[in-house]
Amino acid sequence: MKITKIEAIPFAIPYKKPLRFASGEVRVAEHVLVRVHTEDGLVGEAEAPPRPFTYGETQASIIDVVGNIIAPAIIGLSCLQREVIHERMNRTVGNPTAKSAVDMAIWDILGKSLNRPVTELLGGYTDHMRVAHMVGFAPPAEMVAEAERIRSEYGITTFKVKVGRKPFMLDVEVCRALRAGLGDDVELYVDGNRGWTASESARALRAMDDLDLTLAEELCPADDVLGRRWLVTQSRIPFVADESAVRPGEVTRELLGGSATAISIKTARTGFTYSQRVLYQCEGLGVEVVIGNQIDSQIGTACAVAFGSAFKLTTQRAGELSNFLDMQDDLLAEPLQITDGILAISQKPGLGIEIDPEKLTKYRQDT
Ligand code: MUC
Ligand code: MG
Repeated sequence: MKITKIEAIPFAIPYKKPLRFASGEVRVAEHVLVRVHTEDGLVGEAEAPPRPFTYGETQASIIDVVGNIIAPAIIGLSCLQREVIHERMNRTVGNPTAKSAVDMAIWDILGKSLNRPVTELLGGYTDHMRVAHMVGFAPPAEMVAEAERIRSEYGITTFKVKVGRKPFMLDVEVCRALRAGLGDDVELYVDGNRGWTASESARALRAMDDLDLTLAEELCPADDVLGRRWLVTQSRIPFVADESAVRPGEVTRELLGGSATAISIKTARTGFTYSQRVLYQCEGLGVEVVIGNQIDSQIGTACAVAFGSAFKLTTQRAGELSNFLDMQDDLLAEPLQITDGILAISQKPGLGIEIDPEKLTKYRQDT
């Protein structure tokens, strides 16, 4: 189980259309495939999606930190020494998706070594999740048309609507159009990616009070500490911390400080090891969670659903597991399938994913 080599392979796959939101946009999935090798010939794989607008990482920084900092620090350790591996990775601050990809690739190895799916090792609660789809910025009619298409093609009935534009009435109009167009049977919630001020957020929530939204995520910056607390105290729906609460200490600070009442868990940035810690923290505090999407490809989505379906609390809400549908292609040999709004986990050992070598050759950027 000794780690002998770690590869960080950049790849780029274009999106069919850009995904836009208040803090940025994505046109091409320029991710990094991380491969951990062991002396017994096992290989674990996961992906790191650079999100410079959220965590400051870039494709180049991930390759550099994995190759020049993480690999020398953990090569020679056993995959079973996860606490030591994290202690060594945490000597470097930040770099959440680089560390998480290494963590999940190691869990992939653990699963393969036991011939069991990782999801069973994590918790084994169920074999699938309900899927929520994230709808990016576009004119109102286009956002409604996208949600309608996703519902009719994939049976998805939960939508996270990107908001945070100015003036905020445009987003209110979008949510109103979605409710009118899709009817009362769909679940709608909103994510502002810090685009509004606290008072704009409060006014927007009031203007949408009749739309039966179920969650409000990062409408304003958590660093506007008093404004954010003021907003959260008047929100009638759970207020989700996403990018403001990544590490366990941040989760505690935001929840106990009154700046959030629910937490988004993204395996892309907390791997399996820290996602589990955040989840148990939330469970202990009696706080709801959502499995979020870091605009993952199918590799990252396989990780998110493996984690999300492993626990009771993570399955209470639909998980954001469908953004790979916006990509022109993917790296998996067997594509993930969303049917009737459900994504099933792989029953194969480890993460149960296999990279298609021809696709990797086509999309990798280092050869
Ligand atoms: C989300 O939930 O915010 C967009 C920016 C980011 O960091 O993640 C995505 C989705
Ligand atoms: Mg978010």
